[in-house]
Amino acid sequence: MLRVVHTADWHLGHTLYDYDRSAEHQRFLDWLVLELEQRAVDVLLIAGDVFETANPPVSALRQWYSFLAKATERCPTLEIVAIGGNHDSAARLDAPESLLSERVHVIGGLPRRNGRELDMERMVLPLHNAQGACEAWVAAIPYLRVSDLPRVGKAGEQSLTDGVHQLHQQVFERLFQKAQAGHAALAMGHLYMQNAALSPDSERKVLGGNQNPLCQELFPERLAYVALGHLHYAQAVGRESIRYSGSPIPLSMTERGYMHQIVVLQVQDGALKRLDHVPIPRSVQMIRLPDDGYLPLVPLLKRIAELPDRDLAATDLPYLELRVSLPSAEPTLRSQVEDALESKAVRLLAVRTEYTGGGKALADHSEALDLLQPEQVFCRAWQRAFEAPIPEEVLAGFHELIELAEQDK
Ligand SMILES: [Mn+2]
Repeated sequence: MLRVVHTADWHLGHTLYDYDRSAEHQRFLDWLVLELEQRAVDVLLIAGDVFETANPPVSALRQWYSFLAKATERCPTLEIVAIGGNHDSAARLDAPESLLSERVHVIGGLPRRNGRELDMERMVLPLHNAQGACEAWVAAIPYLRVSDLPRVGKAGEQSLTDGVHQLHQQVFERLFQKAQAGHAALAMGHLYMQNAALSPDSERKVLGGNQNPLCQELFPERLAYVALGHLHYAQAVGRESIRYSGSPIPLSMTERGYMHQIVVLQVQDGALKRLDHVPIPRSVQMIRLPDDGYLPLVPLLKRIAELPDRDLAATDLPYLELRVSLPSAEPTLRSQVEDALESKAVRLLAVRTEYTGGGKALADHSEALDLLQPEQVFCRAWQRAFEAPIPEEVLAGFHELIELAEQDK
């Protein structure tokens, strides 16, 4: 029997507005090591987006390597397989390969031999139980960039998804050769699947801007389990055995209601025997006032007054987002809000305003441009200049540019 834990989308180095999340991440990592130890887990699968950015801060790198060292030390037979996601720099994740323990496999980018044929040995890996016997094989396919894909048919969107299918088929062919009777065949991927629930505030668009979702036919029935990353909401797609584990901490206000979890699997005799969701303790709360919609300033200030007062020794105060509706620009909004919050046990993230009139600017005094997603700014600029909505291919091109820019950071 093989015990497997599936997690993804850690986004180490994440900041929420200007608040550093490293303490929340560290609590998750400490909790995870304990879970791995107490549950006698054999294999940990991390399905991409280890880091928030291609060039993460030193503190995030330290968290990653400390975790790998601590987990392999505390769990002397644990095997770890991690793939790169669209936020990660493939090269940065791959760089320390020769220094890592033999029980840690990191596949940052699509591995090729001499820059040519796929390096199947790096992507199709045996998984062992505590006695050292092979019980499963995993096809660990990192996030695929457009340049990774074989050219299929004519240029355009169809050829992108065809390229993804062709590449997966190739890898699965090798996987099924390796996985003999009694071995379970598992897969990992970092991609966007059809009919899945999105978290648009923190997931960056992939493969030409999410216009190319992949269907569950990508994953043959013979796969006992598919561990996916990219979407931050934990969910099954198509079959119960094709899952996103979701992120371990909320990466935006939109994710405040998610049940963050790890997926714990038991694999036996080549098949998935059991699947459990283990909730991850939330170390910092997130509050949006009002929870739904917007409130005029006076009733909103009244709601703020009802918040608990701060205990001076308190750390990890909840994050707060305020949503106020205003009939016109209110220059004293910020100071009124700050006065109301002075003794309150919260950390203010943002004040979102909705004007009951028309004539919005790209950003106003309470909503700095750098707090908006690049796509929001682009959409607003487009709408200000043109009457027609943005054509899909323009938006897809924009997302490709964003991806390129992020990789070069
Ligand atoms: Mn992600």
